[in-house]
Amino acid sequence: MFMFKAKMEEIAKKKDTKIVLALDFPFISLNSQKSLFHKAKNVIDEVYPHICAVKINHHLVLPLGTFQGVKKLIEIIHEKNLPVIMDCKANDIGATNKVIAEYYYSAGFDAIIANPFVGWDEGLKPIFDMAKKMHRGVILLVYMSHKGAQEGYGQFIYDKGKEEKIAQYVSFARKALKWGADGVVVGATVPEKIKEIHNILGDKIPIYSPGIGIQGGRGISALNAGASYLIVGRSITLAENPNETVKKLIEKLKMS
Ligand code: BMP
Repeated sequence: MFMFKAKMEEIAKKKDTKIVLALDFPFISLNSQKSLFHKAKNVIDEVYPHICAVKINHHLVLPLGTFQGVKKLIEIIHEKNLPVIMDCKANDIGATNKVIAEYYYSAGFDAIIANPFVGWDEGLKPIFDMAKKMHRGVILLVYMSHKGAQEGYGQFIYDKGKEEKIAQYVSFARKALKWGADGVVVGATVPEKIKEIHNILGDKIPIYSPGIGIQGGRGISALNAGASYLIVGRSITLAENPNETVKKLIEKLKMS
């Protein structure tokens, strides 16, 4: 049976890389979809030996279409034996979340990212049920990489059950364990929070960390704090030579 978490571990170990490529590109005019598809394909062809997964976001789903260009890209990525994550940050009522998950999993995505703010009952439970049925993964946002993350993920809440005041992200990390998530996202810009969240999750749930390079986070700090995977986008996709860039990043991580 396909187990997303185990597959990620196996590929990362075999290829000796923790880099998840965020296949993001800036807006381009809507009659240039063909060139966007080819740009995305070229980056994959260049960097696939050095990455352990690909994350796709609205940058490609909106202009290329889930069941048109993106499905073709997923097939190309799967041929290279790499899992594909849909970064849809699902954040709706359960009935809608179920349909979101069904469509993305049917398009071939191996895992989707969801937002725990909507809660379990009539919230994320239908996504986890669908993931189980279709043998796919669910990754939860626990603390995002941007500054405003502190307003929501960083706020303090009162945990009724435990009668204590805790940070929202601590509550989300505990829920990730309770709900059986396959991964959590914690920004590389907040390594101290990666450490705190890693202390809660132990080795049971891997941390995916975005925000490296352009957003100011450092890959090595994220890994030292307990991240399992580094999500890297524009530093690679916008580089003149994506292959050299990703190779250099991996070398730098190994040397530090
Ligand atoms: P970049 O390396 O270009 O900054 O891209 C990071 C990717 O990870 C983007 O797709 C972004 O939407 C996503 N992301 C993030 O940057 N921070 C988060 O907290 C969660 C994300 O999904």
